[in-house]
Amino acid sequence: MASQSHLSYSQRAQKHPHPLVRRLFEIAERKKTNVVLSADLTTTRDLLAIADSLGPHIAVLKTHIDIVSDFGPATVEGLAQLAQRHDFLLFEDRKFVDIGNTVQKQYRGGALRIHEWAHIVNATILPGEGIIQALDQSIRDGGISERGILILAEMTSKGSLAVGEYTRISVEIARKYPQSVLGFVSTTELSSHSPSATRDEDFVVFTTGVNMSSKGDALGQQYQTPTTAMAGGSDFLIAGRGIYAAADPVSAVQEYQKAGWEAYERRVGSASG
Ligand code: S5P
Repeated sequence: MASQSHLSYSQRAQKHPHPLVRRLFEIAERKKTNVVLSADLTTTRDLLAIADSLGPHIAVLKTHIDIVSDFGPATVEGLAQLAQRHDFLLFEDRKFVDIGNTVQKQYRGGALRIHEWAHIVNATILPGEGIIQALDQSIRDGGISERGILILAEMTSKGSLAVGEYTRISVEIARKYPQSVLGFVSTTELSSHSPSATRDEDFVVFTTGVNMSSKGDALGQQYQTPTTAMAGGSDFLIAGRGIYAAADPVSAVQEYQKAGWEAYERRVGSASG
C-alpha cells in the first residue's frame, strides 16, 4: 500500500518533502485536531468572529472569499492575524477552472490577491493539465514557500461528474507537481489504488461533506460522518454548516474535533498494533 494514512501526523511530518504539509501535520498534532472549518459566512465581521471563537479547535480555516459582501483589506488582515494567533492555515476554496493564463491572473492579482494570504487553494483538472502547470509556476515563482494546491478529484454533490477517469487523471497529474500539489479534495483516499503509486508518496486527503447530524441538503449536498471519512483514508475533515450553523458552534466544533481525532487514533493505532 502506497498510502501513508496508517502513520501518525508527526511521522508523516518528519518525512514529508513539502514545507507546507509538514507545517499542517505539525499543527494537527500540536492542537489534536483534523478539523477544517468551512467558514461560509458572508460578512467580514461574522467571518472573523467565527474564526476567532473556533480557531483554537481547527487546523485549517476554509474560505469562499468571494461571498464576503464587504470584502477588503480588513478581511484579509483579520484572517491573517487570527491564523497566526490560533495557529491554523488558510485555504481559499476558489475551485479554479480555466486556462492557465487566466488562472494565474485570478490567483496572483485581481481584487482578491489570493496568493498573498491563502496557504492553500484548490483547482479542478477539467481544463487539462495546463491549469495545474500554471498554478505550480505561480507558486514556484511567487517567492513564498508555504503555498500549495489541492486537486478537486471528486465532489460530494449528487450526480457529480468528477468520477472515474477524471478522478484517476487527477491523481496522475498530482504526481507530476510535487513542489506545489499537496493532495486532493476527495471523499476517500485515492492514490494507493493506482497501479503507478510509489511506495513513499504521501498525498494529503481533505474530505468535504462531513456532518454529524444530517445526511444532506435540499440542493444535492451529500454528507458522511467524521468516522466514515477517517476510516476511508481522509486526513482532514471539512465541515461547514454542521459547525457554524449549530446552536452552539463552540460545542459543535469540539464534538467534531473529538470524533475526528478518535477516528484518526483508531486508524493509526490499529495499523501499528
Ligand atoms: O465536493 C465538494 C467540494 C467542496 S470544496 N463539496 C463541497 O461541499 N465543498 C465545499 O465544502 C462547499 O463549497 C462548502 O464550502 C463546503 C461544505 O459545506 P457544508 O456546509 O455542506 O458542510
